[in-house]
Amino acid sequence: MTVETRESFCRVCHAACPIEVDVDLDDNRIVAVRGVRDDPLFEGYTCIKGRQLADQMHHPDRLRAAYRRAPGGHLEEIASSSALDEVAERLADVVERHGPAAVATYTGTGGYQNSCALETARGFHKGLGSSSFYTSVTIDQPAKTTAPGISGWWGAGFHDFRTADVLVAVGYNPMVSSYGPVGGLQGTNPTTVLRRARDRGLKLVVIDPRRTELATFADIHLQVVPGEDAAVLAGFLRVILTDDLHDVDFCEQWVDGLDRLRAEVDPFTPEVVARRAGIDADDLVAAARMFAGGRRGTLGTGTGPNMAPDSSLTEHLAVSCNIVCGRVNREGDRLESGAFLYPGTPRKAQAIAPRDPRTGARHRFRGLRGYIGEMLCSVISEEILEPGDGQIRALIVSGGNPAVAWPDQELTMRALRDLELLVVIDHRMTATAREAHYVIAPRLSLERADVPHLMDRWFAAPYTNYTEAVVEPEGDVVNEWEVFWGLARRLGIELPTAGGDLAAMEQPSDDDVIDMVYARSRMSTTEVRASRGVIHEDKALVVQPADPDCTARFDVAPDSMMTALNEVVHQRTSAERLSGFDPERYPFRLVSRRLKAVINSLGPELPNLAAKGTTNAAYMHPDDLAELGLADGDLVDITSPTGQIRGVCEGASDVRPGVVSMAHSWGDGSLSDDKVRDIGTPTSRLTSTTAAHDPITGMVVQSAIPVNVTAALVEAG
Ligand SMILES: Nc1nc2c(c(=O)[nH]1)N[C@H]1C(S)=C(S)[C@@H](COP(=O)(O)OP(=O)(O)OC[C@H]3O[C@@H](n4cnc5c(=O)[nH]c(N)nc54)[C@H](O)[C@@H]3O)O[C@H]1N2
Ligand SMILES: Nc1nc2c(c(=O)[nH]1)N[C@H]1C(S)=C(S)[C@@H](COP(=O)(O)OP(=O)(O)OC[C@H]3O[C@@H](n4cnc5c(=O)[nH]c(N)nc54)[C@H](O)[C@@H]3O)O[C@H]1N2
Ligand code: SF4
Ligand SMILES: [Mo]
Repeated sequence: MTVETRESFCRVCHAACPIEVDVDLDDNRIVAVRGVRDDPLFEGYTCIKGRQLADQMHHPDRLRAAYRRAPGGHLEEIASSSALDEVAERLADVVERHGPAAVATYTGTGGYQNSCALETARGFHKGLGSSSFYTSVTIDQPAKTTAPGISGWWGAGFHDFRTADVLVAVGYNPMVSSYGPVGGLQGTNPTTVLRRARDRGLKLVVIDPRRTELATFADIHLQVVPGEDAAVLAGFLRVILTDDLHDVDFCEQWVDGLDRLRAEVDPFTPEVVARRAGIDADDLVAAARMFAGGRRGTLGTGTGPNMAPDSSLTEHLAVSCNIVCGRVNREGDRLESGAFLYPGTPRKAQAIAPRDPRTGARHRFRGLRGYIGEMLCSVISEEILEPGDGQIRALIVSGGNPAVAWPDQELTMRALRDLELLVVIDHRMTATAREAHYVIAPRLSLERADVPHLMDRWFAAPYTNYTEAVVEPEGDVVNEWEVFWGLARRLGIELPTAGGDLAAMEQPSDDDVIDMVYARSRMSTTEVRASRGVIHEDKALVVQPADPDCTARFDVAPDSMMTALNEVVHQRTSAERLSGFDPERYPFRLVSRRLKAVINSLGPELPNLAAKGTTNAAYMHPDDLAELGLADGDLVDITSPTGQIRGVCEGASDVRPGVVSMAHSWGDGSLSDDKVRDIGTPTSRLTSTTAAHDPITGMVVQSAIPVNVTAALVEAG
């Protein structure tokens, strides 16, 4: 065996941990994967998922060829080039009959992890003239995209984590997810980074219905009733503004709406908020004072509050906490990440005026529109099912699993089955792939070149990395860009990228495509390639002075948000709207969470990850289980106002009583949970695309879902 060690970085999740890969050159196999101990940022960190890359690449069930639905209904193997020929022909026919908008794509988490997938899908849409471009962002934290348009933004961004002396984390858990909002603890080596920050005196407030791994480090943990974040943050603002703890000079120079905001948050006294959120009023006041008392540091949200009701309002109030306390980078500050792969637009110490983010095409439902170039997954199933102008007839799924991830599973399954053409690019025969007319097998991460495009703007230092393919592809597998490039060429359309028309290139390599997609990067792609795991302190972004004639100001009290806040005042709980004003029938709140050993639907197919659990347990407080007469491992029926799933309950004293904490995107498309102990169940079946959607983002309530829990009447199977 000839083993060579090659450097790369993991792309199972966004965090891009650098890895060393031992490759057996004799039979092109990976024999070991480990962290890079001397990497200056990650210091050897990897997680259990990344360490399974060898199993993922060489898994016996991995798809290594394309498939087509045969007349008998089964999937039969076909050459990937023939699959693309046939798909192109069918797409041309759909365009001919229904127009280009009838062709949609959906880039999911698997596509997002590939540095050229999203941009080549986007270019494909531009070339085709189809607005039907969808990604998982619109069912993740869409309010993060729209909030800057609502309140205005700051040219140099909010404070970052590295220099923070206080952090308020609202519903995220980087110890498990490696995720933190900008300014929060992000990605890299989270436990070590947090310990060091605590050693230098960081104060930490965590607002989460679960005593998460992050909350165990907190000075104050507000273990809130889910879905009450808008009230909690209004309560924060009330404390800050009534005690005059805000940054008066900053607000005078840059902020409109302060008096109105002060008046609108007035009803959210500590007592009112404490009663709604089930917390101690003194703790709330102490937490707000702790935040405002810091010099640097942000309050930020994760998926929890972004999936709960009132998500745009919650995000606006979170952003407003930072704005009124002036938690923005000032002239001369050095920014944490280098953002090397994006244009080097000067970061100026000035406000950017609010601008309605909803500039995209109009949906045919609920008055919703696309924003920042994409359309909303909360509406896509209806756009597929509803006949008429604008109906989607063909869908290409790039590394996603709609059957278990999109809201309202029953509606999703009907929509997927109604399509004239469903193409899925995935290395696994997922619940979605099983519905497809064509399945195309992708090259997996270690078989392709990539740059760390997601972390590039989040790394805790001006750090960058690059990897080439470290092994030869196994089988007839293609990179995502090859699908979009191949289809564009067959259809005779352009595929515009930052560097020009990709479809005009004859046989581009991964690196050619990286050069095209990142043609406007601040650091040339040639230099990025030469910078593996390097921190470029000398190339940090430094905040520039404001334009002398800048008149832009934030608006912390826009009408839309103040109206939404006023509605919150008049509700007893956020769940009332969702449960048809009958909280007694749905006494529990089901909240979303991430699990260490999987990423969404990916993971349980690998033996070492399946060993951590083959179902997405419904974690509940032991007292709740006892009261319902349930024991660990019992089957439960979980019923929301619009759907039902069967789950396996598990006692967990870190979960607030009255809460069910459960991961999403498990199970299959069968709409039954006969195999729940072996494959789990999709919580998306409990959600509804119409019940209390967010008016701006269309976001569906995927957390803080009102549910009832009862012992399952009969053992499944
Ligand atoms: N109820 C509820 N619903 C939710 C959520 C929730 O918390 N609750 N969370 C939402 C969120 S945040 C998200 S991001 C979405 C997730 O939605 P999706 O992204 O649609 O779901 P995933 O399971 O992540 O699908 C990723 C797919 O990519 C495949 N894949 C992995 N690597 C590669 C690769 O290299 N190439 C290709 N082509 N494919 C690859 C995997 O096999 C997997 O099937 O779900 C959302 N839905
Ligand atoms: N290991 C692992 N890592 C992942 C993923 C994974 O599946 N597994 N998924 C990836 C994806 S797609 C994403 S988007 C990110 C998400 O990253 P995070 O946002 O950090 O996701 P979670 O770890 O689920 O943390 C959400 C927290 O919100 C809390 N919460 C739920 N509802 C509410 C509420 O109403 N109010 C408040 N205040 N809190 C609430 C939950 O208890 C939970 O602790 O993680 C990514 N990383
Ligand atoms: S945190 Fe993400 S990128 Fe890092 S090893 Fe784990 S899965 Fe891979
Ligand atoms: Mo996500």
